[in-house]
Amino acid sequence: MPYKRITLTHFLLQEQRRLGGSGSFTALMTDIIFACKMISHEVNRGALAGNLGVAGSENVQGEEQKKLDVLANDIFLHMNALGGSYAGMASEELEDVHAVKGAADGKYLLLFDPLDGSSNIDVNISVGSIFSILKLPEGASTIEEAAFLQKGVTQVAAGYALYGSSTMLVLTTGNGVNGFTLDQNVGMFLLTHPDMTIPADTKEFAINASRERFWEPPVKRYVDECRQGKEGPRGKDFNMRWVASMVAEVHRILCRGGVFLYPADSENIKKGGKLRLMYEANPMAFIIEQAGGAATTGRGRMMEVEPTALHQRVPVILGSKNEVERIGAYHAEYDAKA
Ligand code: AHM
Ligand code: MG
Repeated sequence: MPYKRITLTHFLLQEQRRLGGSGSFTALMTDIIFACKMISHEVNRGALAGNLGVAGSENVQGEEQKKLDVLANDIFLHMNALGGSYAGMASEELEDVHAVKGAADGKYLLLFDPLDGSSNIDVNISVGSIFSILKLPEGASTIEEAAFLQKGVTQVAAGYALYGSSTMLVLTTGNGVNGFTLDQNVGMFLLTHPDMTIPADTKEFAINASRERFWEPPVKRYVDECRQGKEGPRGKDFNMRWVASMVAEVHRILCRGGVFLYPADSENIKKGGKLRLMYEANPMAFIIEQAGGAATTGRGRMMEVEPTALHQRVPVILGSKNEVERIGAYHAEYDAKA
């Protein structure tokens, strides 16, 4: 009975009334919702629309762009410029920040990864979009990189769209986490996962184990102990998952708990890690914390990291609170002896 559910638009209006807002928050989200619906449509059509394969270009990070990376980026830029809420945007796929033309009144900044997990596009495995909304700092008159370099704790809202066996939009505005499923027939996101919460304990971990030879000792210790199962110090068996789409991993953790690690290792440390702070780690950290989990670099809370560059990379450890704290303790013990 779709008509008996709360639509995302109605949910946002309720939130707005609760906050006593002027309507700007609903406007902020409306453009993102349109963008995610359009991207969902394009991902869904896949090969039928000629959307698979490489675009023949590289992004600022030197990574090969897929056709859908470029298309999703264009959709995000175009849709979010229309409403006039944003003064500027920054994307994984763009080297520099993007000032929104004619948005003299835009009071917010939007950071996004238009299509995360792009290695999965051509093999029909879940991908997603991630977004983070910041306030334009007081007195900032021009849209420069410095305006975007705010700690994760300052985020106004964050969310992701998951293009999986169904399309979902998961959102936090700092008042818990709610998940909405796209009803393709009526074109609306409907509230299906209210108040998502992450159990503090888990028996599931996710890490790209092919990188084991590069891991730091505390990461190796944690994974070794999980793998020893009932016979080891943890006294229970663990299961392992790796989708290679962060959005899918975070969604699984929100639904049934777990821990996700993309640590800095001896090979990726030259770049600071693999995942990007501003439009991957911070929005996911906000969502995870709001659902009762924890998100760290292994050596400190993710949302307290002081950003120094738009495309900065960081180690990421997030998910069930007790596991994330345990991994943090292993890092602290190791650092104390070093
Ligand atoms: P992308 O933004 O270029 O798609 O890269 C980010 C993705 C994450 O979604 C995922 O967790 C990770 O990269 C997978 O990395 P790996 O290829 O090492 O498995
Ligand atoms: Mg990404």
